[in-house]
Amino acid sequence: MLKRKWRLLLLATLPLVFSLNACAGQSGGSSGSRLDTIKSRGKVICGVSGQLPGFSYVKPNGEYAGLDVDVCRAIAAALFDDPKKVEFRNLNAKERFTAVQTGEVDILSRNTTWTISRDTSVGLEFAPVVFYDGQGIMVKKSSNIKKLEDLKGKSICTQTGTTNEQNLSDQMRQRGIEYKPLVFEDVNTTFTTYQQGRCEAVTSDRSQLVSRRTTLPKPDEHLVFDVVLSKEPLAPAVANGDSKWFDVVKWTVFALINAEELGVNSQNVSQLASSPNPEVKRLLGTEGDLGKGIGLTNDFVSRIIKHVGNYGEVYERNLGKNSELKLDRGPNKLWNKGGILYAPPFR
Ligand SMILES: N[C@@H](CCC(=O)N[C@@H](CS)C(=O)NCC(=O)O)C(=O)O
Repeated sequence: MLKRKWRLLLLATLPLVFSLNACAGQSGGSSGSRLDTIKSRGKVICGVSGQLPGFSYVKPNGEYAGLDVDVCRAIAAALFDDPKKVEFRNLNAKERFTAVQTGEVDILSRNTTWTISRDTSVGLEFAPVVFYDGQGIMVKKSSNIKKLEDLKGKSICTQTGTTNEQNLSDQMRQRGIEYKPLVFEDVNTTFTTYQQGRCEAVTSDRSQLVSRRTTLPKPDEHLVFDVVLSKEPLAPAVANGDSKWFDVVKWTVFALINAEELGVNSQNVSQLASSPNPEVKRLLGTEGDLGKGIGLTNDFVSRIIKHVGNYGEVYERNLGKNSELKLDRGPNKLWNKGGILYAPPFR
């Protein structure tokens, strides 16, 4: 039994222990959230790849563009009514998680697959999936390689610190196919090595293969053959333990999806502010206090849609029919249009 004196001392120090923990982990209680830091800094620091057309890359005019870029622009629109209030930092696959853990970036929006270890031991918190992908393999058409078995004894290029490296090894071991992995840290080296024929195949998320194919000298000479090695749900992520900031990221993504479902887009958003539909009113903040509830303005969704568009617009502009990649929406269609995109209600 503890003596009364010690029990009292223990009780007195408990709040101190908890408040210290809260600071270390940016608990996101009433104070100490990264959201407040971002608001006073006046911009969002967003970790991206910067090397991947359609997701995040730098256009010839020096501007960043892509789906992952637009997620950060949507957050900046929600916070500052200005999608340009973002500083982008390029991160390779290996350094991306440290950048979130150390707080160098506020958010990682970089074709990153949501997995249990990243969500737990790596210390990330994943926002909703923005692109459902799967791993594929690209080869030269002239190689006549059309299935995994054809890769027996061949060398395959891949990237350090990715799910792709591990999935390839699992799948080949399961099928008893021997191959030579060539693993690189820099994505440009991976694809140059492949292009120079020093590996017969390159593996990555299928969307990335299609994206990087556009950067090869003769894209038509390459084929992403018909195999899907894994599930690669790509989602933005923030550091664990700050629910206030996490909520803003999470509901920004849900806002993009719900706006598409309700037919709210960049062209009609100002008109729809006077819509009689109660769901649209709540979404756009002309009724209720949903924005204030997460530390934003009530019209935060109007701001997002006005500047960035809804999910469908973002998709078509960067990856779909209005882009160079022309990726079919596939599973990235809304749940009521044959896909699996589903956002909880604004209520
Ligand atoms: N989604 C996978 C792969 C992501 C990834 O980073 N892939 C490599 C291999 S191509 C890469 O560097 N991609 C280009 C880039 O993002 O710069 C993951 O989260 O591990």
